[in-house]
Amino acid sequence: MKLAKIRTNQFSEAVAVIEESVARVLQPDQNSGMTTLADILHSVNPRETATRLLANAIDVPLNEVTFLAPVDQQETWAAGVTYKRSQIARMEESESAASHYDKVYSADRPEIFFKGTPNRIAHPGEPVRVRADSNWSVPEPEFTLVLNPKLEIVGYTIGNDMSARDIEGENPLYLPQAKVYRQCCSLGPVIRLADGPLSLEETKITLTIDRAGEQKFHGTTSLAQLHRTLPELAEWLGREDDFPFGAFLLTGTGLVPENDFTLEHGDEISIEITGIGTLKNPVVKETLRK
Ligand code: DO4
Ligand code: MG
Repeated sequence: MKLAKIRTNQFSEAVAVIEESVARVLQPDQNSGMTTLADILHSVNPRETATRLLANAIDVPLNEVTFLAPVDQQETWAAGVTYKRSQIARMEESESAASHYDKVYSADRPEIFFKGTPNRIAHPGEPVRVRADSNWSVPEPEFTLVLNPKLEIVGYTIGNDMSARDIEGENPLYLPQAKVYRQCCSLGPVIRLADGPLSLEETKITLTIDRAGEQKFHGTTSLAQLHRTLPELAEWLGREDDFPFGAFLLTGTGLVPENDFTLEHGDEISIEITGIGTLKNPVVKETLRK
């Protein structure tokens, strides 16, 4: 089952079950306290809760729906250097920190970093940003865990961990600036509930970057290339920390364009993940805001 936050002519913001060609808009249920997407995700059985709410749903054709990022109050976090491709790319971009990236790939403790508060997350179809002070930036297409306050994996979505490779490569202490800024991440368009087995091999992650109608990058990997397990990453995030609103955890990138590629203003990023859908965002890059 797929859940989403949507906007339509009738509803400025609503929660819906997404089917083949229709969004089934759920009506908030004050009696059971199910008013937000997070309320459903954090309930004991999200599929049962959504199914119960479907009894009063209002159907809207999908072509009349705008998808919003499926975020309520959750923080977004990210794991890094979880694929061999990312380890190699990081070692290439940072001479001084190469050994750190090498070590963290095989260390017991993964790299996990803060990525964004809800206000920094771009909606599907809305722009993600390249920092004005970066000349080497890329999107990172990442399979993303939706975690409830107990840090249980309740769903999956698509995340784009926008990254300034030059800033990160200059000095690893600049990582928060390379990773966290306005519109530094997008999520969506839907959350697929984690209520069935997931085939790692069959879960393909595809990144396409278009510029003025021309394809600049196209690549595919699969979750089978992820060097760690999904529960392991969720467990590390939850160690010695609390997430009263739940969390999103991006699980790292297995696709990095060649070193001579950087995003430009107007590029179109498309990330497709099997079983979830496609997350598309245009890119903005402006002159430095003073
Ligand atoms: O340490 C750099 C960040 C790594 C990352 O974001 C990734 O591998 O996806
Ligand atoms: Mg990343």
